[in-house]
Amino acid sequence: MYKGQTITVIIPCLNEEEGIALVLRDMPEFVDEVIVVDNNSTDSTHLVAASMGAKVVHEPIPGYGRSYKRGFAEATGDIIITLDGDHSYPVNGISYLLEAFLHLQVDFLNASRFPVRDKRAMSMKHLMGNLLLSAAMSLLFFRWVRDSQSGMWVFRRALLKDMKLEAEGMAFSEEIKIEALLHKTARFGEISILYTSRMGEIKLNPWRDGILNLWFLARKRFAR
Ligand SMILES: Nc1nc2c(ncn2[C@@H]2O[C@H](COP(=O)(O)OP(=O)(O)OP(=O)(O)O)[C@@H](O)[C@H]2O)c(=O)[nH]1
Ligand SMILES: [Mg+2]
Repeated sequence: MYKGQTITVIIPCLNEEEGIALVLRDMPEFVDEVIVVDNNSTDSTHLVAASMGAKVVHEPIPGYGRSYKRGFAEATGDIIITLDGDHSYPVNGISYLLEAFLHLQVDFLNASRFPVRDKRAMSMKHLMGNLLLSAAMSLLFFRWVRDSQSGMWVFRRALLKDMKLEAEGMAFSEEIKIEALLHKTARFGEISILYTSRMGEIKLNPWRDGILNLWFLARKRFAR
């Protein structure tokens, strides 16, 4: 419970046994519920997560977006916070984000990884891809979003009933932000966080996912 609001943290994981241990170790006491959505990991992610107090949900169908939708269906908190299981997003920054969320009186807060302060955290290729995708989303939807690909968001769970979330893969990250931006009454905000290098192996396929995300943006824009 944080200032009268119950808090659910959702973490999608695909073979993140190293990272998830650090994420859960650093989880603040005020978080009411931690849901780890495991997608057929072949390592001990689910055992580590369960032994450290998380609720582990198994989603058989692969995909980052798919896993989030499964996690959302299980969540009970007033406010949902998301992050990766690789310990690249600041678990110790959750209270900073919640304070900003309440102070700014927004309904969806995006945690921007920019400017990148830890140079090892993001390669030049990823940096360029992220900037390109964020620029494309901002132009297509007429709203400035600095980090359309960030995986750390804070939002009111009540928003989910008004969102049309279709992406099953990595494009889910931009889709949920678009749905928040287009929401009739929800207020959208964005603040900067300290992003650091991940534990374990990257699951993103930069060229494939970059092109799919760009294609998804165009389809979502022109389907409207
Ligand atoms: N459940 C589930 N989790 C996934 C899937 N693909 C990726 N993830 C998780 O989603 C998070 C984001 O994937 P990453 O590989 O970290 O992608 P990224 O953050 O864009 O890339 P990095 O900046 O290198 O970390 C991580 O916690 C992954 O374990 C999937 O198909 N299912
Ligand atoms: Mg990551």
